Amino acid sequence: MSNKQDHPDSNLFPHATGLAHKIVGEHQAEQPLKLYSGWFCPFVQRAWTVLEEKKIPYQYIEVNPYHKPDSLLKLNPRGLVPTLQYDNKPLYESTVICEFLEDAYPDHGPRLLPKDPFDRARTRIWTDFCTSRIIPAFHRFLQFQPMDDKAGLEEARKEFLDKLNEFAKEMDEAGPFFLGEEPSLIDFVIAPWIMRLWVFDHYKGGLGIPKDDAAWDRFRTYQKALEERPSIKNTLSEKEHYLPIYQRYADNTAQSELAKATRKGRGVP
Ligand SMILES: N[C@@H](CCC(=O)N[C@@H](CS)C(=O)NCC(=O)O)C(=O)O
Repeated sequence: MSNKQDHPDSNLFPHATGLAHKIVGEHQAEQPLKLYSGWFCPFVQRAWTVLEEKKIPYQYIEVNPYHKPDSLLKLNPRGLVPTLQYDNKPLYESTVICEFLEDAYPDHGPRLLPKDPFDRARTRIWTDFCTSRIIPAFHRFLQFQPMDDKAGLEEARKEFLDKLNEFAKEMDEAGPFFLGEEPSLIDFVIAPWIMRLWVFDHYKGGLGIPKDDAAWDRFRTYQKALEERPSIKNTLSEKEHYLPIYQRYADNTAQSELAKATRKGRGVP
């Protein structure tokens, strides 16, 4: 199914729009470093924001991972984006790509992984928490059906909020970023999902983040800092073009690897 032209999720708007469209336009020239990307993809946004933060020269190549063109499959047999081509060698997995960019381009832009070994290790703990706990809970809530099962919906909502709250409690008190005044890798690892929290207002009757609670107040400060970060806002497209994609998740009809894994109770593919 996933290699076929008629994959049910393949009917995507074909390119980035809004602020992201401008950045894509600036990164069309041939470069040894190529980002095979889907404009809508939160995993791509992780790698994309790191490239932008560090001002690494790269070529942006839009592919539809539900059509899986040969150019993508040759580099990444799983046919997922982001996929990176570095001097003709392929790399994939968004968190691996992020760390690779940090290691391979030490003279570009700010260091995003902390120098201190303990803080580096904490970054990896919370990166893992994001991928193995927050994202699956995000999808269990988003894909939850049937919508008239109020108790089930509430349970899925609470599970997701509890995970976000656990993450918020680990943040540096003053912030605004996770480790303090300056952003670091963990912020770019989680930002794409925080930037997409509006989907719950749109499809699931709201997220219901409590007011008058210290951890949630801290979370709101964090969310604002991420929203205002140029690398993050400039890699987002217009909301209207995300809607048909998220509608399929909210109806639990999406056939992406992630949607299928969520239905089977598995983690991120
Ligand atoms: N573990 C991968 C997940 C990447 C991923 O699932 N990307 C989606 C787009 S957002 C994709 O390529 N889906 C194609 C498919 O489901 O067949 C990563 O972190 O890079």
